[in-house]
Amino acid sequence: MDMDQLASDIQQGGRRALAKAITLLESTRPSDRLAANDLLLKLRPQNKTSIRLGISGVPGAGKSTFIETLGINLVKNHGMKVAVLAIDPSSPVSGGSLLGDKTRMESLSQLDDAFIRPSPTKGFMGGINTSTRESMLLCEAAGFDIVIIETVGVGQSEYQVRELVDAFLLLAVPNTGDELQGIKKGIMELADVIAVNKADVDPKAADLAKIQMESALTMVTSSSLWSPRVLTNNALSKDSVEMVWSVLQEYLSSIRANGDLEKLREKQNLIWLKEKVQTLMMDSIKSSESYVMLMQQAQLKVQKKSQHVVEAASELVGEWMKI
Ligand SMILES: Nc1nc2c(ncn2[C@@H]2O[C@H](COP(=O)(O)OP(=O)(O)OP(=O)(O)O)[C@@H](O)[C@H]2O)c(=O)[nH]1
Ligand SMILES: [Mg+2]
Repeated sequence: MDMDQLASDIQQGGRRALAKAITLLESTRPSDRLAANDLLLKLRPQNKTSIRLGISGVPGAGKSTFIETLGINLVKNHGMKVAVLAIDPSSPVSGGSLLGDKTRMESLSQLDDAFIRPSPTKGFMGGINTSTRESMLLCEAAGFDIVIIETVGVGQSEYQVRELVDAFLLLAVPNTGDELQGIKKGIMELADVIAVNKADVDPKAADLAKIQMESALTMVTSSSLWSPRVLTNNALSKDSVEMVWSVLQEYLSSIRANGDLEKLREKQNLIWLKEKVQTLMMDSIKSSESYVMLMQQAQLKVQKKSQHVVEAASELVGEWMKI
């Protein structure tokens, strides 16, 4: 595959080229990964700064519905190009998808200025990994003004998505019973904006949830000047979603003005660096013959029970370091 051509197609906004490039990034084949790295180097940074928005919430909270309403509004009324990466945490048990057909965002996906990518990510609880970050960068290179990352709130996913984005919106649902409206306080602290969704179904419960969350948030001390805001929302209503968007805009303006956005981007880049070093190291180690040999020897010893797993692993690493 010609990476110069692919890079140029992406930068001209080709959605098929973008989809192809993301497939390369997600591939586990070493040759594809090398090609993907080559591609990332070839992409010029855009002169505009896109918005990186993470959206999380329990299964069925209304994330995809919210993104569909927001995305259509951003394309049609704000003249924006909208990319959505929907992270689908493949179940370790069934290998199946939790999101299923609901990720499709039917109406949004039909717009020329929208790109929707459901990404099945195996083995990572919550599904965020380096390829998500790099896919986001590809979307930016393709000229998208906003990249929205949808993740189901399981495992460590909220923490991982927080590290990836500028703004983090949590969609809560009233009356889920457990804990504080089904959301752990630690997760609430990650959010810049919280929307209590499905407020149209039971407005009283939504208002109550909003009050409870606001009071819980007053206990949180933050180094940032922005105090997280809580709103009630109906993801099916354009006007309601527009309200949430305007609060997100307020937050983004504040971090642009006080320099926090620049610091965030720097932090995101440094995390990327660390992740990249780790994956490149692992890739290079795994492809080395000495490693394969050392691993086979260690496996044999463990299988024959002649060595404790910890001892075999330490010995392997020790031997590897000598090479
Ligand atoms: N009445 C009402 N229904 C909603 C609202 N938001 C979402 N729904 C409905 O709730 C159901 C689940 O919505 P989704 O958008 O698929 O939820 P999700 O959070 O993306 O779900 P997963 O991706 O499976 O985690 C759908 O039937 C939506 O139509 C809302 O604000 N009000
Ligand atoms: Mg969804």
